[in-house]
Amino acid sequence: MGYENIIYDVDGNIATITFNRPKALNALNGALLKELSGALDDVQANEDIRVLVLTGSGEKSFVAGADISELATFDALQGKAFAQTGHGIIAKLQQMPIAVVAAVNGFALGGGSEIALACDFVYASENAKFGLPEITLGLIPGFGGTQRLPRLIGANLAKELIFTGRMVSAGEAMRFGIVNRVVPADELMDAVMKTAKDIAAKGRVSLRAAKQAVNRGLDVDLATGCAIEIDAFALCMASPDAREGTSAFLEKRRAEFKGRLRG
Ligand code: CO8
Repeated sequence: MGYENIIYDVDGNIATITFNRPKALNALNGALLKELSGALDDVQANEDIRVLVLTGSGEKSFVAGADISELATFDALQGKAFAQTGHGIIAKLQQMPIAVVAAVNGFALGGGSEIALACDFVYASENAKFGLPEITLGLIPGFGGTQRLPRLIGANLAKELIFTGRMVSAGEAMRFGIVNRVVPADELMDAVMKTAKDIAAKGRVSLRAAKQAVNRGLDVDLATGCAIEIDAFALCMASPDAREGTSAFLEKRRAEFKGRLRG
């Protein structure tokens, strides 16, 4: 599949998708969403990829939200179809069996913030700005923001941000727990890639199991979550990666994970 609205790059175990409509601050239109969906399918099908990084083209924006010139033309049914498409893609992103990291290099507004919220964690540049400004357009967040933001930062803070539509700085977003780390803009990709390489060197089986245990556990009570962890732990124990990881420790050498369930 050829891409015009994103740049899709795979380097070893790390894939990078760059939102690439810099003239519109990388706003999400239908064509971009279709390409993003295709690239995510490709990432999922590639067993070598262990980390997916998402970022934006240019120095100003990660994603400035849904493309308002497209939104302005929608009736209710088209709006519903667009929101459903967005939800489908964001669910795909959240369920990726690998680590997904957002490198937020500027505005992450509306759908842009909602994409970042669906990633496993976020690193941001000092100039990054987060917000759900849909209310200023007479809308509400439509790609999961009313659901994921309160789960992450609590209902009261989330309601304040959603009701006012105000933007928050990278530093404030870090205090709220939306962002893990804030770095100068010219150091963002190096910082993200350093962490991505660290994760990519780990076993694929245990990475997948850890992600599923955390994500599935968040939707259930503690006892059910712990039962999910026990099963995931047992699955890891059965994998060659666990043999390799424990043997490497005992033999005082670096583990070489194969990332397969069977030997
Ligand atoms: N859609 C389309 N074009 C955009 C968008 C956008 N979201 N954001 C910026 N642009 C365009 C501008 O129109 C401008 O184009 P041009 O040069 O042709 O005039 C160009 O990008 C540069 O933007 P600005 O000149 O405005 O740059 P500033 O630095 O002055 O301002 C801002 C930057 C603050 C980011 C400003 O552009 C802005 O407020 N953008 C809109 C942000 C926004 O409201 N986003 C939320 C959109 S709604 C949404 O995301 C809902 C998601 C769920 C949808 C569910 C479906 C129903």
